[in-house]
Amino acid sequence: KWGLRTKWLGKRIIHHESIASTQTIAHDEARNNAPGGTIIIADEQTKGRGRIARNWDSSKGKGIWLSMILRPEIQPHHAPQLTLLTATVLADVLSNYVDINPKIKWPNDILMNNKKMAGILTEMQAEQDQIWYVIIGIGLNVNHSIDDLPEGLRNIATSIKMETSKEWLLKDLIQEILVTFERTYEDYLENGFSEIKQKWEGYGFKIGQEIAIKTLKEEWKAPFLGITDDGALLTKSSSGETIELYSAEIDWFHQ
Ligand code: BT5
Repeated sequence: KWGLRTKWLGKRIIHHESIASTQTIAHDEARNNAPGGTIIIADEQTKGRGRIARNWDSSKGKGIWLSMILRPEIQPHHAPQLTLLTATVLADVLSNYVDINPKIKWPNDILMNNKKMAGILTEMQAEQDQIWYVIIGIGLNVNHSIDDLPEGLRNIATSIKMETSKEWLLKDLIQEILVTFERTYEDYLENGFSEIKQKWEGYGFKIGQEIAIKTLKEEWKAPFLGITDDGALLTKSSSGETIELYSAEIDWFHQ
């Protein structure tokens, strides 16, 4: 039905017209031993979610709402690399296939003209130094007109259609994303994170650029100094020491 050109990714696809969240189903499937490469996809999510229990708007037939089950043999502390890997995959597909120029905002946003077009949600089940499974959720806005977005998102979100003035076939985009993901992920497992990191840096902030950082405890401004080999953000604390951040909200300023 999907006619995928992948080797193993998406060989099993569980499709729902309407579901609360593909992430939840993916966790259930993974706990029931679904093989790595299994994909859960929905036309619509009624309770799509982002990080820290935030909502992800997933209106019917307008975008790609999918979760992938992976079973990588990597250290749990390397799992954030997979979020950055997925971001470069989406950015590659948007540049090479859709022909637009996206930016990646650390850790998990794909932006066009400072508006969010896609988000990534990486969740894992791990024990000490072993990963049982990783679920990567991708939400990509494709055929939304501005009116298809909830009012609260109209100033901060965008879609491929809004940027290219035409409709896109979801199936073709899914094909591109999965083929590109499979290739990039295999390369990563074999050769490590450094190529991804380089590529990410091409789509990401410029070194030295001032960013606004917000953590649970405080808000401050500091220069972006790069990402670490673990996928953490390298910057300065409010008191000026170099630090690695594993979770925070970032904003940048228009140059
Ligand atoms: C994310 O969270 O960006 C991760 C989104 C992952 C969604 C996928 S869809 C398939 C799978 N199943 C799920 O249930 N989830 C995954 P975060 O960085 O926390 O961003 C959430 C914020 O983005 C919200 O608080 C809104 O401000 C904004 N937002 C919500 N829906 C949006 C949309 N469709 N487009 C752009 N921005 C949106």
